[in-house]
Amino acid sequence: SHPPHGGDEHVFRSTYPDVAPVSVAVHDTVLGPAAGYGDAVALIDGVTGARVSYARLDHDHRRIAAALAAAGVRKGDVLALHSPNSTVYPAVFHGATRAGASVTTVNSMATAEEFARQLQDCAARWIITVAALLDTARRAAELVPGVREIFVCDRAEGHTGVPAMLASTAPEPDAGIDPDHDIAVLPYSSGTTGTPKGVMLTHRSVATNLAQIRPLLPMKPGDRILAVLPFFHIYGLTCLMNAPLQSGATVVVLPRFELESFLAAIEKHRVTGLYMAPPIVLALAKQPAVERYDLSSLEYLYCGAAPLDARLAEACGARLGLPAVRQGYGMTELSPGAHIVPLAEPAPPPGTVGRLVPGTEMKLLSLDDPGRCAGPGEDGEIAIRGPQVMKGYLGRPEATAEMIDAEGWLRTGDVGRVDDGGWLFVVDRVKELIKYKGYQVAPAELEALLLSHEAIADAAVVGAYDEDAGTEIPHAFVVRRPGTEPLTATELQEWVAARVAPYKKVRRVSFVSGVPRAASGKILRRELRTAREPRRLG
Ligand code: 4UU
Repeated sequence: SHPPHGGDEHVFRSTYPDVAPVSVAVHDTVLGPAAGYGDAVALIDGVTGARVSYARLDHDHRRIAAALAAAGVRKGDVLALHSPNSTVYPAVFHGATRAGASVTTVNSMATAEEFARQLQDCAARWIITVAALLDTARRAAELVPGVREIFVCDRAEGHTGVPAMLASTAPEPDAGIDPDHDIAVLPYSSGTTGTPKGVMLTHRSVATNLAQIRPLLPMKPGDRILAVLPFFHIYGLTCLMNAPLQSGATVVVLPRFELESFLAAIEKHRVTGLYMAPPIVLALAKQPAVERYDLSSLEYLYCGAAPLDARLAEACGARLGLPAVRQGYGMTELSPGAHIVPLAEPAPPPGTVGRLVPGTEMKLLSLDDPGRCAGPGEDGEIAIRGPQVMKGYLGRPEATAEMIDAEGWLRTGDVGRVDDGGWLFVVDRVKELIKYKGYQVAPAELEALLLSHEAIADAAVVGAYDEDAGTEIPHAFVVRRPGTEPLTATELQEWVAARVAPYKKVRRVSFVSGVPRAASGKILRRELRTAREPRRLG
């Protein structure tokens, strides 16, 4: 079916040379060249300085695959990887996929209950965690049936750890992976509505997205990339772990963002490329501590996962003597890359999130008339088609069909506009999702929790903007239940904080007499948003 006004005129196509789909297993596409890089440094622990060579990484992920296969891991088993960033994370991830597992990455800040919901949803059979998070992993596994064994990346009494796996003499498995259909990664995302769902990313979609990103964001041996954003999120997994390791670059790994250790790691390890989310850009632009470090090794700055103010991008670059921070735009459901500002582009327009990556098409669905597509200069909901589109949400054909139409177009829930040069600007978001420092917070999850409180009659959660923190925050509108002890905002926030991962905390509360709802019962979120907190994007 053709849109009005003739066929293709409202379909935007990538202007970069096409890349062929890569039907290769993710461990082969990422670590295939590793043995050839030999003694070159693949990973540096940004805190201790410990190094892992490419030869070591190649060896280690094969031994981990062998040990996992000997323990019973089979093709199609879901394995939950529950760890902050570390220098063993990549070997564990690729060892697990080489053994045939689908890796469901778990946020290391998840509560046991949140972790258990993910385990249950994807019927995970195996967990690999770290000693420091073992209590949470054990409690999660006790809450649901099905987990056969918990391994650790380090050492813990009573659990097989990676050091023991590396000594395994079991044969390396050939899991017989079908890259076009088998699931390599199963990250969780709430998409445009509801609670987190398992995003089925095939080996092929992940391998192809790396090939789509590579020409625009080339990396090479000698580059040193700082990995402070988490590998458990698809942005970190692709841009900070797989892209540099595929290209022979060195990844400097930090377990969490803390300003002084972040700056110290850049100085000490002569980092060349920084991939950030907006609050880190804000810190680099504003914090006095930045002056005390030698950051002269930096060659470029990148940001994604949430809206970045164009003036802030410029100010951050200027402070470091570099061009403005460049952006990429992606989404878990897109493996994740859709748009990128190429590194080689001398003067991208301020605020753009980039151009379509190779082999990718976009439509902008008119906001007033969903049957119509917007052209250049007009706003519309971004829809993407390409080999990086997910296979679907695990076990949820209806949610998948709402997201991806019969012709393969995925609706992002983001509103964009394209200029005459093909540059995309993300101007708004029409989905429920809140991005706290780049992390997903699903309003439906917080609303369900709030409604379970006896003193709350009704609740809605929307995103508000916190200027000082440089991030959206969850803002709860709460209707107190008559006849109950009146809850204070602080009590409510503490009650929520005791039940969710820290990034999901309710950071602002308004008590209201009613939540605006459509006749269908659906919360009218835009009324809450525009009434109190006009959107500030771009
Ligand atoms: C405004 O955040 C991600 C993926 C990010 C990413 C960034 C650069 C991937 C590849 C890359 O090169 O995934 P999710 O699923 O956690 O969140 C997706 C949502 C988008 O739909 C959009 O609302 O995060 C928001 N988002 C952005 N918003 C992502 N990038 C941007 C951006 N500007 N640059």
